[in-house]
Amino acid sequence: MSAFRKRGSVLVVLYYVGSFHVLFGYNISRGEQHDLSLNRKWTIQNSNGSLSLPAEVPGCVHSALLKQGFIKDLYFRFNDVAYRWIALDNWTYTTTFSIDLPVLCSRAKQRVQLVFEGVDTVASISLNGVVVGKTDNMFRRYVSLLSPVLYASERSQAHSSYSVPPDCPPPVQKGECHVNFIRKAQSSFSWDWGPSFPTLGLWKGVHLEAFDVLRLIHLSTVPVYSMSLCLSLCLSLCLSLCLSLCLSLCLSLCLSLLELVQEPIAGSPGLSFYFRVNKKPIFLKGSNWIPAHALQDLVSPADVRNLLQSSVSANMNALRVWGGGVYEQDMFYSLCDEMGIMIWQDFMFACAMYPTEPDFIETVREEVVQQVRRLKSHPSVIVWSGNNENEAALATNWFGIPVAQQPRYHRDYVTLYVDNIRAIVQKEDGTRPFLVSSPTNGVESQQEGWVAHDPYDLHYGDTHYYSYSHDCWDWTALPRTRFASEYGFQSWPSFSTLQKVSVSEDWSYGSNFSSHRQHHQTGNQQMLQQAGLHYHLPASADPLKRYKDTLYITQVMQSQCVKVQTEFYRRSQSEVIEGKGHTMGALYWQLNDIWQGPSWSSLEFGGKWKMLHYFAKDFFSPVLPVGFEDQGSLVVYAVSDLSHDLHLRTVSVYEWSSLDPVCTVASGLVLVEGGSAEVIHKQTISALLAGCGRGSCTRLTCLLTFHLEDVNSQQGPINHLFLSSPKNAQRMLRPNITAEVQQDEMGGYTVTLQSSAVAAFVWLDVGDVPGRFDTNGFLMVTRTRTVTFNPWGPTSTQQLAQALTVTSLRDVY
Ligand code: BMA
Repeated sequence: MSAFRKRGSVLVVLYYVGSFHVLFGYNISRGEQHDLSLNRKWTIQNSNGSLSLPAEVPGCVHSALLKQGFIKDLYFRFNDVAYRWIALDNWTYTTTFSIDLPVLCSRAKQRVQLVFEGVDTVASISLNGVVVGKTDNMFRRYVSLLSPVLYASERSQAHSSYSVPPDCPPPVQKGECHVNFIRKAQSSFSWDWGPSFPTLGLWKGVHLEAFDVLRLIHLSTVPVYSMSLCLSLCLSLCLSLCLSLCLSLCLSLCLSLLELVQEPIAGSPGLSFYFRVNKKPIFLKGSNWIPAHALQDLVSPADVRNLLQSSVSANMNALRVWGGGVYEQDMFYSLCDEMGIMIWQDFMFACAMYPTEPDFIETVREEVVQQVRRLKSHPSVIVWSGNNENEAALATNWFGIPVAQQPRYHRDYVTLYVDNIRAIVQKEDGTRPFLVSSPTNGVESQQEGWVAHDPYDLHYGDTHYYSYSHDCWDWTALPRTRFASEYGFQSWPSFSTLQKVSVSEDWSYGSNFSSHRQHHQTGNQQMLQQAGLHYHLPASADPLKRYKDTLYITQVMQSQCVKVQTEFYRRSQSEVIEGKGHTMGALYWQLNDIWQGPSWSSLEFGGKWKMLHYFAKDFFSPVLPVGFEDQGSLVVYAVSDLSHDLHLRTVSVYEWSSLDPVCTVASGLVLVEGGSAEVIHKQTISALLAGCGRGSCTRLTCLLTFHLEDVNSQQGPINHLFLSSPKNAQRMLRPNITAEVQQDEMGGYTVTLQSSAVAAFVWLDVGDVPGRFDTNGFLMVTRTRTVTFNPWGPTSTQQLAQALTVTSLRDVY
């Protein structure tokens, strides 16, 4: 960089052609280093110069336009389509800076580097008029910016020898085409839960650094996850120590042994698929993480912490960073390390075929090297995975590729994910398992040439399972998989969240707004069809109440559906039935939202808990009673993640019409080993009902609650089972629930509810007041119940009381 003068000017042009050039390396050990941050206000200009404005770096063009008032809230109504022009233009970032040459050069610094931590995406960079670099990959550190949409389109046109599908997202997504030709967040061109905002900008920091090159070495830290690595480290450090001493040394240093176990299971064809940490099998409980905002520079540390804290508060121990988004910021992984959240880390390829020409492979290789080196020191990362659903897309021919052409796509698949990504990961990080895809059959897929005949095979690996039309209460239709890494149902967020991005004419289920926000074909109808199987659909004559009640019923449907499925997976951990079972993971789709719209998430955009998230807190509880009906019998399982043994369960039978249990049935102590799921009670429902109270209970008039107790106290939450669809229930009365808000001595808030009848899916909502209840969406079988509210900011009794609404199932029809 001898071209340095006292003043420099950097010009970054975001455009749509270019190769890349990296002006820095991780493999350099530095002497004393001087840094000049260029994180500050730059100037941005569109291609014809009609717009010129200040822009923060880190940031992006959209956020600069927003902050300077050129555009309004991106998420308001139909603005995703109205602001499409932004990403169809080319933009230039410019800054000038002064450098202290004596500091940088006279002190004999051998290298001066201009480092771009993240350029989104296609750009050329010039310094004082000299082009010093070109970029084409959002996921690499770089040293200027083009329209990502035009670039992707041009790259796809240039790839004329054969098509690389899909060309465009389905029209319902209102997105852009050919995202698989550009290395940026694949969901930024739209997804089935999110808008199209193909950002462009300097999304991470820029700085100038001067340092002395000492020598070329490779330095990195990894958590010691592998005993063999530990031993070789020990051996090389202390050759004179005997092996057993090394071993005990390894064991005594707070070292973890992480394994992904794929081995034969007694009584079952195929192989297991589970994680073992320090020899202890771990059932992974959690969800799938997507980008928290379309504009990554608007994701604050507080937002990330809040979402992760909500995961932990819902008893999750794992999240999958899904392969259509971004490799998250460092802080995300640090927080996961701190909070004990295990991360399944996908590489950013999703639901598509990808090109394999040399420049694409080259930029991916650098991306993978950089990301693995950046992330591997985080113990939270437990597994790398090559892509989202691309093995399945190939195996089950999502894109209708003619048979004769399939070998080519297969070869491309192996080239990209096996020969390149896998090889790099194994070289850079020998301590963690690498899966080529999700879902996959793992080692079986490998044996079948990396693309299994059926990547959804329940006897191997992980599965993704979605079925929207079948009755979600019917657990017999669920896949008894080794590991459920995706499953879920959509719901709408709450009214207060939608209100921020809509106007009154939007507030009906059939409005243009409601269809515009729905990116999943027939999604709005699917939700009501599924809800209608078990609940009366909202029927209020007041249109606004009907709209709000409909939002509520979609959440009721989602919560119950995901509950049934998750409980099925958890209770299937210790058994093999008809060769299937030994399920060791339940990661539902999806944790968080990118905007205010219908999606599979359990957390709304902004962090508010949907009913599903409250349900998750219970169904992921370390100790959980699971009850279901099997061929006319009530079966209750105790599921325990603990390491000690548990006993006893109680079943109570309630009439819909009465707040006093009709009867209570207690069984003897049953041993439930830690880390297992055991049947602790089985009885025909007809016998249970006949032996209860006056024998007047029927499936339509009564329901069951049950919990676990050891000798002294309740273990885990109270659970319940409906014996018929609530829409068929007889004598379900309006509960007329009243609520009183009070502040407690600790400064927290309590809400005391009074009910005149058994009430299902009791839902407390305080609108925009940030915070969460300790429980919500519950079955109320007592006259009084006190719920606490944990505010995430200042509030008052008066504000809460004013905002509070209480809805139960009987209130919506
Ligand atoms: C999965 C995911 C996403 C998608 C979700 C819901 O397969 O990998 O691609 O958002 O289904 O359709």
